[in-house]
Amino acid sequence: MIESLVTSKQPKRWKLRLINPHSPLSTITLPGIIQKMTFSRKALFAPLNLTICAAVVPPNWDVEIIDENTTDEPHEATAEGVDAVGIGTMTGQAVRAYELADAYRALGVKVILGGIHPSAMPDEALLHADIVCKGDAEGTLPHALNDLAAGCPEQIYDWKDHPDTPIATPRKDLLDPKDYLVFNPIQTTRGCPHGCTFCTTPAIFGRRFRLRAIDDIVEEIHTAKEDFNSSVFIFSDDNVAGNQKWAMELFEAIRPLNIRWASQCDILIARNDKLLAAMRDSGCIGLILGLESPKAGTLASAGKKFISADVYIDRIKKIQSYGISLWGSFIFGFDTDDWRDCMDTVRFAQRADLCMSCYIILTPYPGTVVFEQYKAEGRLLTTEWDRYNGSTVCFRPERMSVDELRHAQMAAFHEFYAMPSAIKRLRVLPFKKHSWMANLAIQRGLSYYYSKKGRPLPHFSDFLEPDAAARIARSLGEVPWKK
Ligand code: B12
Ligand code: SF4
Repeated sequence: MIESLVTSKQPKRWKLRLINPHSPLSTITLPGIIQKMTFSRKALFAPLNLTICAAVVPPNWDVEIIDENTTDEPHEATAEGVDAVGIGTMTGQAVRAYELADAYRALGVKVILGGIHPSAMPDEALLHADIVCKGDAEGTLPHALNDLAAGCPEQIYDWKDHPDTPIATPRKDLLDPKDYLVFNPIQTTRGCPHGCTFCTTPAIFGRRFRLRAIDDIVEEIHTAKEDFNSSVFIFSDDNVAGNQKWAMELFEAIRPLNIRWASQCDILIARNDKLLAAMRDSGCIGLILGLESPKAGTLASAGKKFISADVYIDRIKKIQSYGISLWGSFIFGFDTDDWRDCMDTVRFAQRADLCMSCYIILTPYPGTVVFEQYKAEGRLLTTEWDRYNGSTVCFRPERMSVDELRHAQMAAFHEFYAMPSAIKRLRVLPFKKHSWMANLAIQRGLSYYYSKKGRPLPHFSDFLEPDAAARIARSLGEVPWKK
């Protein structure tokens, strides 16, 4: 009797299930190449968004994470033992996220949608969810869950109502490290001070650059070293040195940890020798630079006004002189681009001795200036969100056909990673083991993909042939081809 009284007075414990929906393969994770590059891991990156969500649930909520990218079968909705489901989604995952959300709601389970896509399209997301959290979970999810438990949830929670909530430390104990190639992505900052018109970050999170407590970053690295024996880290930021003064403090603080790290940042770091030295000394081995295009005028028209492409080579060489390898990220399909500009971009990347580079098809992600522009101009070809992956042409290009743009992208990958290009860029001595391994994996992956599909490898020279259209169609697999 006493026992039942005690139990009945126990406050209810609530249960949240967080789900990372299956991610369609994208430019970075080209089909077939991913398995070769992940060294048999099931997924590339641990879902940092959900480990952070898990870290901020109120104390009366238990939480679990299901990552569909690591399970053999698609996740099946079940209402047993769960009070609410939180689903995080980038645009490319939205179709699957909505399927899962609908399935849970049909079972009577409350659904919370969050992440970049629902933040950009809250009205659309509300067709599939009870609650939409816009922006950072730190400033939204605890409020949503408290209100849900109290029986009075609102439909939309906006991070802008709590903009100063600190960036949380993720709960990695809910995932299996063996599933991921990068198990310890670490976020040091959030947002970006710049305003490129194609970029989701300023569109959704504004241009306010948010800095994480340096002690928390150091602590997270210590724990990862001790618990998982990690010594190489990815800082999962948009722009790790977006605030150079703060970045200097961070690099000083992590230098004694004796780690190696890589991240993304803007090219403005090249103007600051002290910063470059501090980066190198703190273990920076590589940086992804969002270069987008080496063509004069294109950057300004894309809102990338803080730099001019004609100083790119000098700035790149300067950063490389500190022993930091560079990976260039380029975009194909701006209104100023034809296929020759795409080819010039590859030649530029080769001249700049970039160790890796990525050629993404311009994608009008919802919320961006480019999305609104193409929508207004009637140039959006699809809003099937799983096609918003950087390898599908989702809008009508100005100076190329859709097929020409797709072909230019694949020719760029093929020519950049081909052996003569790799030898020229990477050289043999000093031997850059990791860059060579990555280049060879991509090169082999591409050859494997094209031979398995029975298609000829793509070249820019195809554009100059009298039967260019037929060659492009064969290489894209639109018509059968036999050697
Ligand atoms: C590291 C990174 C990668 C890594 C790992 C991605 C991954 N799956 O984890 C790699 C290199 C693999 C990658 C690949 C791609 N990426 Co990427 N990537 C990033 C980057 C730089 C950091 C991601 C991250 O860890 N963020 C940290 C987490 C904590 O932030 P978050 O996801 O926004 O989560 C917070 C909130 O959104 C919210 N939230 C998120 N989920 C949920 C769920 C609930 C329930 C709630 C309440 C809240 C909530 O709370 C979180 C904590 O505050 C972001 C930039 C960015 N600002 O996020 C781009 C970014 C996510 N990538 C982007 C893109 C386009 C891609 C690619 C399509 C590129 C390409 N063309 O190939 C591929 C897609 C790969 C795939 N299929 O998954 C875009 C997404 C645009 C969009 N609208 O979807 C971004 C925003 C870059 C940009 N500036 O445009 N990427
Ligand atoms: S600099 Fe990079 S992260 Fe910043 S707004 Fe431009 S594209 Fe986005």
